[in-house]
Amino acid sequence: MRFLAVGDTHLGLLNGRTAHAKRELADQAAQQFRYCVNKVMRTGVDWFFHAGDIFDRSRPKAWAIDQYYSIIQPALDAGINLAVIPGNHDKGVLQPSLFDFEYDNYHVINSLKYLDFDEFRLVASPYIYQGMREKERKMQAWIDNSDRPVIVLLHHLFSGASFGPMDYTFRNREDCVRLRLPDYAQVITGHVHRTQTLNGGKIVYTGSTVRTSFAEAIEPKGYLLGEITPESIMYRFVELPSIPMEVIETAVLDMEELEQKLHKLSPRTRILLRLTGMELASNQLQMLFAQFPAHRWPYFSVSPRGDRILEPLYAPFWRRHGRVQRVPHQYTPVFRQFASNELTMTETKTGLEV
Ligand SMILES: [Mn+2]
Repeated sequence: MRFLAVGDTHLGLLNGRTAHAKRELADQAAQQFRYCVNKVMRTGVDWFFHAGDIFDRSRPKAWAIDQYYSIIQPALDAGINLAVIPGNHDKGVLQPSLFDFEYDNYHVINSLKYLDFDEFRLVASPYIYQGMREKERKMQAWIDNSDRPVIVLLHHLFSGASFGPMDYTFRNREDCVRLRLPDYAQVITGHVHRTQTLNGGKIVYTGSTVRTSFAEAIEPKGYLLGEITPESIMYRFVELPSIPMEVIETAVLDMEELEQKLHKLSPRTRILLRLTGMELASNQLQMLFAQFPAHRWPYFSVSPRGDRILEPLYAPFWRRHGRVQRVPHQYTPVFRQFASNELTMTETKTGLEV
């Protein structure tokens, strides 16, 4: 069984200084998702998984819903199986009216459950707001007693997941999911927007398909392509093109130098001027926005706002990684072979029927 997995598509994402810029970004989010779905159809993939945060907000606009339907429908018509879960941006529940699409191959998981298919067991849950420990026990039992490889589709935190230029890492928090994973089980999860593997590859974050915040400026974006056989699981990360992002972090506001830097960038670049160690007076902010007007620099933003004083964030990152705008990403595929006798033998298993 071959699969393609994405997460955090954030359809309907609005950001920018003009109505046109906002819409352009939303269209870009849709374009990234459409690219993945087209890939599903072109590469002969059997299963398409979405690991949550389909939309950027829990009550998506009608046009964002239209985008979603128009993107997935050709894949469903082509007979590809699609499983989706709601993320926290979807408020953990997708409105039923939004998703009662009459396809047998369309699986919207609106509550914790498992579904058995010929080649694998799907254990999936919407974003978990409460009852974590009890839900873990159920998932663990479904993993342990499975007679076939297991995909666990979630939108949640796992201990060790990291993001941002300072590599902020979630560790052993109450809201981190804890599961004992045998080799035949693969967690595919959304929520943390950085693509990464944990637990020797048994847990993988798909990463978001678009950069939704400047904390992701340094991250490549993409999707997972993988395959499950009765004895093995493999997958790799495939990068997507993204709207360029540029962070200019400085402790000195030099208008001339800034002018030079900005004119080297494409106007479509999302730019953050991040001033450290100083308060930015409101007249300085006005001056900056006047100097770099919205019609010319629709994606130019400045921080701090108000009386906050920022510490350097990107300068330490650049010292560690060199003057790159992104974290180095390992593209080597994850491959895991398992003994089929690890799987629970049941009378329904092929070859054991008398
Ligand atoms: Mn998200």
